[in-house]
Amino acid sequence: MVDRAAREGDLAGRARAVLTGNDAGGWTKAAPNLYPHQWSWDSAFIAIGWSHLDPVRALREMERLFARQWRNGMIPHIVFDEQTPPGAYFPDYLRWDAGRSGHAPDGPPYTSGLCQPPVHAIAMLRVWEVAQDADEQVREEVRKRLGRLYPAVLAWHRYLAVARDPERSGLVTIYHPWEGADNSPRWDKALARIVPGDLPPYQRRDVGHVGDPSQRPTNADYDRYMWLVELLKRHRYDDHAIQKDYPFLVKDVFFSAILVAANTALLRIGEVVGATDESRGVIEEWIAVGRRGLGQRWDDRLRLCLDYDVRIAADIPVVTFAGLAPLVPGEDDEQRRTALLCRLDSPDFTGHSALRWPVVPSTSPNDPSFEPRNYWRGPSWPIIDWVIWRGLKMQGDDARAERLRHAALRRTAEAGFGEYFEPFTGEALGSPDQSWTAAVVLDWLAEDRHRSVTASAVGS
Ligand code: 2M8
Repeated sequence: MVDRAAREGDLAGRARAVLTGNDAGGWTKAAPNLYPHQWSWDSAFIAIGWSHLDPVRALREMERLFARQWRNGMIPHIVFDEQTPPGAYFPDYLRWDAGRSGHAPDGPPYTSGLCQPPVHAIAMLRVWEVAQDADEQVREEVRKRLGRLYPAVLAWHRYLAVARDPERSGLVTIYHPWEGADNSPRWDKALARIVPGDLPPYQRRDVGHVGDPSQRPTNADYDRYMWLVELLKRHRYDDHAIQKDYPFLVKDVFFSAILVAANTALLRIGEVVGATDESRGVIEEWIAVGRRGLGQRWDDRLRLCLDYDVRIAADIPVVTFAGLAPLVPGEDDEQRRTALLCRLDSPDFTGHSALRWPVVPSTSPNDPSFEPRNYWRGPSWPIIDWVIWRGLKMQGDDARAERLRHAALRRTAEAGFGEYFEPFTGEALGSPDQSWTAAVVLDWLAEDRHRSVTASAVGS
């Protein structure tokens, strides 16, 4: 359904129409055709978008996702829609066979067996902030629902802090490119070592939806992705077993930085819902360990934070958005913060002279692995800009945050609600009507309202 505002071409109306168009009743498809299920970090951003339409609906998005939480605390990266035929997306829930894990929910679990960056607490805090403008009844309903979600989010963060970081390094170990930024060149070397064994036959669905296959991973990489899934299944998705002899283990700095920011948000939610001092102490400890871990991944030569390949004990020196990870929770060390901001503004990122808009390319145009049309290998992604924008704002860097927000809004106003964008021409690529793109646009637009209210309050 296209509402009146959408017909008039107003950006907020168009964003609302994308979100409501993908609404499947209490949860939202990540994209209408390419991604017809609920994705974990997509749904967190989507909740942020919904908060501007209906804060309670926003939390229902989270509740539906958390209803499929694994018993070990993991939030699966996909919750499959039981009504959608398995063939609509590959790999479907049958292929994941998550029931092999003793931790998966009962019945056919209808989930994948991986996870994604924990944006959820950040989203829940945002819903609470937005709900402050709603009436008392809505605020209380939001508080009540946050109180119910709190222990589940704590268990999720505990899973990441313990099962995914047995070394207590403060850095989360990922098991698959799908846990981070899919076919980012960050994973190239680790992936190149994977030699697929006897793989059950499969048919890709993604390339059928995205007309141009060069925007998506290659078939050789897909074979490796699918082989890793087979290995995870053989390990019954057991973290101890996986960490012993599974071939793809990477300390992901961006994932880890989001966890630090999410723990900071969870502390605040804890205050809202009256959580115990005990849980607060645990979260504070996770934040300290996480900050330390990020600090140890700092590379003085590239002046970026680097992922770490656990299997071969080596840094991953690729220049991508992930190198800016400490900006997400905010960098305390002043020298490093200055270095990171210089990097952000430099020709490696937003300062590249040929960019259509000064937003963050997923891979630096100056890195040899850069490909402007290929998925996470160069295009800009609105959610990445949003996460960095939020970090800048929280550090009080209003001018930089505003420049990024305005550029990002111009991108969507001119190019639409694509999944990702060619950084030089601005062309929208991947799926049209991507939910999380619409969601962050709604949040950015709300900032205008907030600013004008603050300005008039100050002026009066
Ligand atoms: C992309 O990942 C899925 C697999 O999970 C795919 O390529 O089929 C990634 O961009 C991922 O980060 C995102 O959550 C998902 C849905 O938007 O699509």
